[in-house]
Amino acid sequence: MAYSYDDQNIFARILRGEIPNRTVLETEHSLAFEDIAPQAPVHVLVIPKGKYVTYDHFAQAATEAEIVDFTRAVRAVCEKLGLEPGAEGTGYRLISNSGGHGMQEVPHLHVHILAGRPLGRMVM
Ligand code: IU
Repeated sequence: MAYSYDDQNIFARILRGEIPNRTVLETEHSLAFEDIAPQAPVHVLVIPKGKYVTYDHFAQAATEAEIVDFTRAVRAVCEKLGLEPGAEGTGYRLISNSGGHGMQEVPHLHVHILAGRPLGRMVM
């Protein structure tokens, strides 16, 4: 499907510097910042700087450089925050709500990184 991107969405405004954010990490093509309403002790959002609405849109239209940068940015945030899966007390959950049934609120691709406590089984 063809996507149309809303330049006034809140993450577009954050990327333009119109609204402040608590940046965790920035790369050439991606930005990670703290969620304003955290659902866990660690709740970070990672977004591509490009104008992509959903994961589907991104995977379809982004350059390989953007995809590699974004994928590694998610990992780099987890490394920076000491969350890499392995030892007890570590690990995280990645979520990317997409479209209506995904209950996506902000129409700019974002991956939620949730961590800092046992998150429980997914029951949706
Ligand atoms: P969703 O997957 O589109 O539902 O997630 C949107 C997230 O963006 C949600 O967790 C909000 O708390 C978060 N958020 C934010 O961090 N800063 C904002 O100004 C707004 C929403 I509006």
